[in-house]
Parts: sequence; structure tokens; C-alpha cells
Amino acid sequence: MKKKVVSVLLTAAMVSAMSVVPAISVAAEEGDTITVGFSQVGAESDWRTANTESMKATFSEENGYELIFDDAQQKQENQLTAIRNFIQQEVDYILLAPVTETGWDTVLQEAKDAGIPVIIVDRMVDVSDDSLYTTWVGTDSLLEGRKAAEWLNAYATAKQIDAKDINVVDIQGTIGSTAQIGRSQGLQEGVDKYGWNLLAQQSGEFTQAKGQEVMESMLKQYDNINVVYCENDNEAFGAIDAIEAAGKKVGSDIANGEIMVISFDTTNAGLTDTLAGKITCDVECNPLHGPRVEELIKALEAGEEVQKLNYVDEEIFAADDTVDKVTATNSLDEEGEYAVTPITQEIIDGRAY
Ligand code: GZL
Ligand code: ZN
Repeated sequence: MKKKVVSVLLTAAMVSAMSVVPAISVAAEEGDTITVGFSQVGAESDWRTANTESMKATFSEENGYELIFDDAQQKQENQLTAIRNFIQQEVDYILLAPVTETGWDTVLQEAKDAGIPVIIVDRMVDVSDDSLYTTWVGTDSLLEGRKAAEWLNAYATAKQIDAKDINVVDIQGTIGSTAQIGRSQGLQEGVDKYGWNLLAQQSGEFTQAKGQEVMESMLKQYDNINVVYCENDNEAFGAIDAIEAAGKKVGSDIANGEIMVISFDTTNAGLTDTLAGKITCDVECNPLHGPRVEELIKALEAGEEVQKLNYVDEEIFAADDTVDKVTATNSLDEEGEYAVTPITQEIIDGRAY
């Protein structure tokens, strides 16, 4: 009996939830402006700036949107306030780029109670009930970390560098963010699988200043570091400054005392450093989510079902062609083969960010 009651209630809930969608789509049909409230993490990195630019360019007035943008300066409490303001203003959609994965259940329930669909962008939220958000678009940080680890193993193997001679430090991203969790796990799996020495891990908060500070302190603690795993380009820029200020050389020639820098984001500045051989491998994390989020909104406006998780494809770039491809498993447990592209100025000039 209980089961039957539950299914009747669920159906009712589904109907009422569905009835919310046509109301919004009617508004859109009349050519009304669609109001989106976007709670952005902050402006901590070149990647974040590119992400913000993509969202602002997409959700423009001429494209039929009113964008209410909030920069949370990397503080979750500012994002919670922004979302509650969006609810008060009865926006049509809430877009959330969550600084860290936890702590969203209450505010997302408030948005759900107000009948406002929430689209998660970039990092993930870890909630008890995934009906608290309509859909997510972003990138597979765990796959990114695994790609980097597989690249390092392939590089060391090709150069006949013994795994036990790899002494790596991990300048982590914002602790508890999807990007940090995935990239740190990818490295840890490589350490466990291949036997590298992981000397230290510390958060560089995805910023250049903190990345430099952390690198300086690690160089004081360890005199045998030969690989620095930076969880984004801006940390890599800071780490490179610290390494060069300490009179050491960044590069791929580990056997002759160079310190290898591995990074993520493949921003314009990051790939420029890769072309110069200062970053040896840069794993792409694509920030251009504006058009992808708009596609989802258009589908929802048309009352169509959308996929819950929408992953974006990404590449791997390197300073040279020592490694031509890697095999790695993504967050959906699918194994894939990924080409490694030696970076050129032409490629840099042809990229959108
Ligand atoms: C990755 C994104 C990360 C970037 C950093 O999906 O969340 O945040 O890698 C940014 O540059 O600060
Ligand atoms: Zn990513």
C-alpha cells in the first residue's frame, strides 16, 4: 500500500514540477527577456576570467537575456547570499559555479520551492538529492588528473627515469572544489600505481600569488623536488617565478637538474609558457561554457528533457612530442585514448581563450 501512495505522490510532484516549465516557456514565447542570475566563484585565475567573459557574452541583452552577475570572491557565504537575492528577484534561471562541492542543500531547496531551475556550471555540487538542480555542464577534473599522471609515467618511461627518482610536490587548488578533488586524486592514483615520491601537498587556491608562496616554502623544505604538479596555470606561473628566483631551472630535463612543471587550464599564458618549455605538459580545462549553458536553457524553455550531466571534451598539450597519446579512464569509468599535441604558436593564435 505504502509503495502505491508514494508513486501517486511522486506523480503529483512530477506533474506540478512539469507545470512549472510551460509557465516559463510561455513567457519566453512572448519574446520576453529571460532573466538569469549567475553566481560566479570569483576572479582568481585566467580561466575564471575566460569563463566569466563567455557567460557575459552569451547572456547579453541583444541575445534576449537580462544577466544579474555576482562575483563571490571565492567565498561560499557570498554565493548563498547571491542565490537568495536571485530568488527574491524571481529570476527565470539560477546559474551557479560553486566554489566548493558541499553546503548547498538548503539554498537549492529554497530555489526549488520557488520553482526556479538551477543550472550548475563548471565545478560540481555534492547534494543529498540531485533533483535540487536541473542540470550540470562542466569538465571531468578526475579525467584531467589521470591524463596528467599517465602523461608523466609515459614521459618518465620514454626518458628511462626510474619512478623512484620522481620527487613530486602537488600545489593543490581550492580545497573541496571539484577541480582540486579530481586533479589531486588523479595524481594520487599515479603515485600509488607507479611508485613516485609525493613529497608534499598544499593548496595554492588557484592563484598566482599563493602558488608562488607555496612553492617558495616547499623549496625551503625539500632540495630534491624534480616535478611540480600545479592544479592550474596561475599556480604554475607563481611556482615558476619561485623556482627561478631560487636560482633553479624549470624544464623537462629532470636528469640534469631541471624542475618539471605540469599544469592545467591551457590558458593563453599557460600555453605560451608550454611553448617556451617552462611548463612541460598542460592539460586542457575548457572555460567557454556560455554557449553550452544557453543550449540547455533553450531546451528547457522548449519544455524538453535535458541530460543531467554534460561533460565537455578536452585535449592535452605538451612542450614536445616525447609522448604522443595516453590512455585514461573518465569519471563515468570509460577508458579512452587521448592524443597529446605538441604546442605551436599557430595553435595558440587559433584558440578562443
Ligand atoms: C576548473 C575550474 C578551476 C580552474 C582554475 O574546472 O573550476 O577554477 O582550473 C579556476 O583556474 O580557478
Ligand atoms: Zn576542468
